[in-house]
Amino acid sequence: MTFIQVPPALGNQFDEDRVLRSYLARVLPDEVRRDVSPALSELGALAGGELYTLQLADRLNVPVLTPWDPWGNRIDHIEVTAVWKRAAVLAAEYGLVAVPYERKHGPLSRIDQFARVYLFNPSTDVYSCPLAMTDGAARTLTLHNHPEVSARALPHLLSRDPAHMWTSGQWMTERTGGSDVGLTETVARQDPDGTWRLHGTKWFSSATTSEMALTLARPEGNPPGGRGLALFYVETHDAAGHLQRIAVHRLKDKLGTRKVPTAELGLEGTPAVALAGLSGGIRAISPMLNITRTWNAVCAASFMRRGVALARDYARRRRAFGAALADKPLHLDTLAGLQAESEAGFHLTFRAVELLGREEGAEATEEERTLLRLLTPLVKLTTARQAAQVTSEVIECFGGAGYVEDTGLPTLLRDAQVLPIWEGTTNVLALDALRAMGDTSAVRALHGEVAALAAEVRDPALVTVARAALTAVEHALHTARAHMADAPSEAEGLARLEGDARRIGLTLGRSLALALLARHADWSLVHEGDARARSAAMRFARNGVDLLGATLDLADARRLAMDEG
Ligand code: MFK
Repeated sequence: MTFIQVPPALGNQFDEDRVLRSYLARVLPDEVRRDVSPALSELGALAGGELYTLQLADRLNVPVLTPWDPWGNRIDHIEVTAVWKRAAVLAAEYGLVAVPYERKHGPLSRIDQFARVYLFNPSTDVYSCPLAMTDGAARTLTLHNHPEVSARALPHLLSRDPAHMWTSGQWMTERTGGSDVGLTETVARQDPDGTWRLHGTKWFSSATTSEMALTLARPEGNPPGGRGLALFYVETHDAAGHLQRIAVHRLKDKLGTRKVPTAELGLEGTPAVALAGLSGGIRAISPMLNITRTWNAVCAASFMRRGVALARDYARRRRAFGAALADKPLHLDTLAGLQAESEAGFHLTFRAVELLGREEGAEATEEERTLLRLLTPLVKLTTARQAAQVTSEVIECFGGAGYVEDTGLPTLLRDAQVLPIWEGTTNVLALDALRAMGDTSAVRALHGEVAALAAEVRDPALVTVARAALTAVEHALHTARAHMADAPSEAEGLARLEGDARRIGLTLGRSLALALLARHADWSLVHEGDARARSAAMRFARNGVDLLGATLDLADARRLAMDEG
């Protein structure tokens, strides 16, 4: 007897997404929802159909760097994959960057945009990377308003014409490392005619095929550290199509995101324009970081959703021990836990998206602005860790098939694994969250948000979990305050705070996710008669939101971490 396993299949990824559809029903007025739904449905069909098929067929292709042409000219041409070429066209046509700048639906335009991205991302081999940086560049240019650069670049970045649209790079990481950007070695020198030229090496330049980049360099004579850096705008090619004194040394051989042409670049006198003065570059580029971190969260939510969709479909098809996996209590319990993580991550992410839309149109209150500053790192770090864990479990849901390359499943895990690393690691983001919490109004805003969500909930079971979320937030905030108040010195207090930063950040992120999920579940019960979001909230609470655990002991951590006697 032959035994052939049936592969998982995907339908229309919008029509089948209860969580996305229910969320849009709550937050969008009917006329807005009617207006945005056709594009979402088309993207859902593409994501589950043409793009998914193309992605599987294109699995083995990777970007190829050709350093020289046959006649000895240095060209450093990078040929991207078929999925990337198709994704570039669709991204422009569906306005994946343009939508929030067109602002057709005011602050809700960010929700429209990121719903599109959420559908598009899992079927397009991380083409979200250049798009995220393009959005970040557009936002940064908008805020700094360098008239000539904005007039030249913004129409390209925001174009819906694939032939006209540019993408942007974000070149920050150097050989000195990716987290401590203040160590940047690239130097900016000025020609007698006033042109700035950059000299240095950019060590992780994602999506090197972009037409422009925002980058950091130290104007000659500036002091060391982050403050001595300036933000520069670079166009990668001249009018004749030649790289502007940029050498592509090699493409990185990475664990995942293998379709993203990540390069080591030599800047050998590359012309550049100072965008925002000649110092304070890290501060000047931070709007870009906050946008790409939001994209990171949307992509994390979308990878979780894709993984669970595949595992759920497979559970209906795969039989073992005399029954479908969908009839096996332990498998069902596992899938339910993954769905709960995915659903909580979705609501957490889209809360940041809502606030971003309001901030950009100046609709946000001061409280909402400070809340967004704190939520951006919390949302990024929380969802990225979730995505790495959920996609790992998803692989396991397929048994050995999940470990086999030509099922396409391992790519999901490898691509998700970058999310807690790039755009700031979990620990760096936890420290960024602490920096944001230095503003006590941000702390008050977060506490107020969770308290208000808990107060909105009416269903008794949801009241219990929403209150648990509030208790966990209070525990994290109390712990942070106690580290400073109880320490014998400020330095010791800061060390204790840093030692607990990851647990504090994850507790705050997961607690807010729970409160948001509980509030949505309450709404869904009343307005849709649907109890599934309530099940997700109860399950997510059981998965755990308060990660603080035992009291911090830094000396003990050192002994254990470094294996010291
Ligand atoms: C699927 C989605 C795809 C996404 C695309 C990914 C493409 C991948 C390309 C990359 O990976 S690019 C590399 C990404 N690198 C990082 O994310 C850097 C990680 N490190 C940090 O974020 C550090 O926290 C940081 C470099 C910012 C710390 O540097 P410093 O020199 O210690 O900076 P400092 O003094 O803390 O901050 C400098 C100023 O910036 C301060 O303002 P002031 O000058 O007014 O005091 C900060 O308040 C401000 N700042 C820093 N981070 C901020 C911020 N302001 C707002 N938001 C932030 N996030």
